[in-house]
Amino acid sequence: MNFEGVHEKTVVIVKPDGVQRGLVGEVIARLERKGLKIVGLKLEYLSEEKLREHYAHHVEKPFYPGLEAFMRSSPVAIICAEGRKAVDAVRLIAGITDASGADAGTIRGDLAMGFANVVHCSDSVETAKAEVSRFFKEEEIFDYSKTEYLHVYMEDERKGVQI
Ligand code: FUP
Repeated sequence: MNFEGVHEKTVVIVKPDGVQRGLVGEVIARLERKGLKIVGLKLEYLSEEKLREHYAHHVEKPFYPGLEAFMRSSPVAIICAEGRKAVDAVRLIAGITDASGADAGTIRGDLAMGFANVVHCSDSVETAKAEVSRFFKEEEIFDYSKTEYLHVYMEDERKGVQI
């Protein structure tokens, strides 16, 4: 998979609170309006094993059992979004982890109050690569051209020239 230029990929998970509150469309709309391309999209019940891998850095923490139960309480919507510097762009759109203090205008700032914060998003390009492989099979990622890109990016950006 090519992660360079406008093909950088990131994973966004609409967590159980977002699914239950009917915010899947709202999250997708915000990603699309920004100019990101949706290249993967599905619902899934996350397994205990997948969550332990995904939250490996939290497994030993006291809040982990509650986090795991929360993440398994409903299907989640898993989105792979693509674009120039997509990982950082989506982190800005998502806002900080504790939603009560997240900037207005972000998903968490506008739509949540705490750690039930509607979305997960990849936190680095390296993590994003691991998450794309963890959550999507190769055939679930779609490589297609989007005519809108002519108006989203300058020509050099589309060609992958480093700016
Ligand atoms: P983020 O990358 O913003 O999702 O944040 P973290 O990886 O730090 O946290 C992952 C999830 O753990 C959060 F979405 C909510 C949960 N969490 C808690 O429930 N309590 C905490 O003290 C920290 C995180």
